[in-house]
Amino acid sequence: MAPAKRAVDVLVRARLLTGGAWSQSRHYSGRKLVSQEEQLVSHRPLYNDQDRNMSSKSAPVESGLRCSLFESYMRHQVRRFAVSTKSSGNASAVKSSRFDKLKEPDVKFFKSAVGEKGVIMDKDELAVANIDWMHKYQGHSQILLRPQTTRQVSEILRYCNSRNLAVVPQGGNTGLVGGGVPVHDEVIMNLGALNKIISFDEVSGILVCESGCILENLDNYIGNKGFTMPLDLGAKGSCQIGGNVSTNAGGLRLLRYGSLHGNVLGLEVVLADGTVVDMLGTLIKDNTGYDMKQLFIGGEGTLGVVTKVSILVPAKLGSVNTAFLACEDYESCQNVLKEAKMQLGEILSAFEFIDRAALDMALTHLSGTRDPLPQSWKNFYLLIETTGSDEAHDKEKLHRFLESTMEKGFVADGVVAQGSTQADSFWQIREGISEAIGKAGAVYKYDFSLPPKYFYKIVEDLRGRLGSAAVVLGYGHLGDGNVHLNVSAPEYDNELLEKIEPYVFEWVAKHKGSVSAEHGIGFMKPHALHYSKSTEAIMLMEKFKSLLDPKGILNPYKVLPNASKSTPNPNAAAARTLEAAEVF
Ligand code: FAD
Ligand code: 2HG
Ligand code: ZN
Repeated sequence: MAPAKRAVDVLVRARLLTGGAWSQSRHYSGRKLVSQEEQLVSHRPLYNDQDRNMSSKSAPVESGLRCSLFESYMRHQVRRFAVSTKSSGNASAVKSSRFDKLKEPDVKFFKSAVGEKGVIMDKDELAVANIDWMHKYQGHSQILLRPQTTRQVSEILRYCNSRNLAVVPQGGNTGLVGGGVPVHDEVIMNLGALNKIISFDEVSGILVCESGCILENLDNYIGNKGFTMPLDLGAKGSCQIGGNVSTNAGGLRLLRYGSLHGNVLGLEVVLADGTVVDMLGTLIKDNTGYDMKQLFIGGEGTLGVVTKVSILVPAKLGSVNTAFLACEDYESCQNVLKEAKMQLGEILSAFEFIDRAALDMALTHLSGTRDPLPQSWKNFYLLIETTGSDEAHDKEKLHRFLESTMEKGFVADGVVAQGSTQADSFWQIREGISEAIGKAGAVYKYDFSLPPKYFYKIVEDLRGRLGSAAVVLGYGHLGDGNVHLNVSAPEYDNELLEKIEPYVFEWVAKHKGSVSAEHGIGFMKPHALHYSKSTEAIMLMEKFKSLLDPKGILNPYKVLPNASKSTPNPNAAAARTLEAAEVF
């Protein structure tokens, strides 16, 4: 690349949207007006198309079994239901003989504990709860429980523990690693009815709520008071804060607000034997011994059920600017990130990466989307957001940043959103990529942390390896070094899977990355845990597990491999199964 040559004459078109139509565009440096363009239509992904109304006093009763997920399920069911578990990359664990089967007296007990309404045995509702968002992992539980209080959660767990009934905690069922659905016939415990906001302190910014509150509802609630949730993700309309905590979800603004390990101040958790552990602190600083709640943040429902959450939320600042930029090559994207950190500093709130294949996928499968930079066909795109409190200052900073990155030749073209409608249309593309890929057919999803210089190399290497057998896409949270490597194919195919795994895990281990940046391990990756964790660390994890859940009833077959076998073959589904089943 020759930055100096392209420098000053490269255009960034800042398009001004007025009265619902593109009215003018200007050369970013202010020298040139360009022609009209048609309006961008706003559209939100399916899982967000739901009733977002919320009383400012209390959160509405919302369920993890949300209507849109159900509709989505029904729509995809015929096409994808009969996917072979092996070829979909779905480990098939043998059911452990330690667990008992559900019997009539159990149902009676559950009805006495949570009432008739809290016990769901309806086939259609069970079908939705038994299958994950991608329709890739499917169990066959006979029963779904919807406790409404911590006490009910405790009673259910105490009973299940005594009866050796396995339980899978479930939030909004938007997880991407098969962690929130049963593997066999585990009792599903959905937390959606624990949906009350307990308190919000407008001075400290500390929100305390029940774990079944939907993330977007919480954001709306505190948004009315001038605050925002410290995490944001495409599934916000369905995922629950308890699910977010249990997966240690990252999302689109982790770069700015940090991880839930820092923002969550306290938790109430129910252990497998029904013990309620109150760790619901509301203090920013508290060094009284071990910080036990950290074990449950990212515990993926294997150590306890989260029933209440105390979380520190930042102020919602009024000046938000969003830019969609095109780069010639990946090296330029890295340079833009470096410059963004230096020049935008404290106002940088998101730095997202989309490659051409991912952009095309969104444009093809999401209705209402259009290319924000139709004149500039490039292989690499960045979505950058700034959030601050001084509009003039922020705009000026962004303007200077864009001019300098263009002059240096790092940015080839770009557009700055003029208003929230246009900004939403950029975010619609980024947030909708997962949904778009799901519509294209079968998908193998990977979620890696890698040093910035290797972030895209894995995409290129896998693309080279697979050739025309599949479409390999790379997108994700470049600001956090978190790449979402997705492989899209017409259908699930074991031969293809064997070309992908263990290759990608070995690649990540070799480059000192992590096999899960934010989605977790779930049912998809216990066999790959050792690529990122030492044998000793895995053994320590198993000790915590047996301490907190000696009978192993909580979310069995998930997260933990058998640490004593340090060289599992990721594709040997049967062998893996036996290991997983005998963990405890
Ligand atoms: P579920 O899927 O129901 O469960 C996830 C795990 O948590 C399971 O292991 C389950 O057993 C456990 N669990 C749930 N609730 C509890 C509880 N109360 N107590 C104990 N265990 C519990 N993830 C990211 O990190 N960043 C993203 O940007 C992101 N974007 C996404 C975009 C889309 C379109 C989709 C579909 C998913 C995305 N995800 C993302 C993944 C997913 O949304 C998150 O993992 C989310 O935190 C899961 O929340 P949930 O309520 O749906 O949990
Ligand atoms: C995102 O960042 C999510 O969009 C989903 O984490 C990523 O589907 C994926 O691979
Ligand atoms: Zn992500």
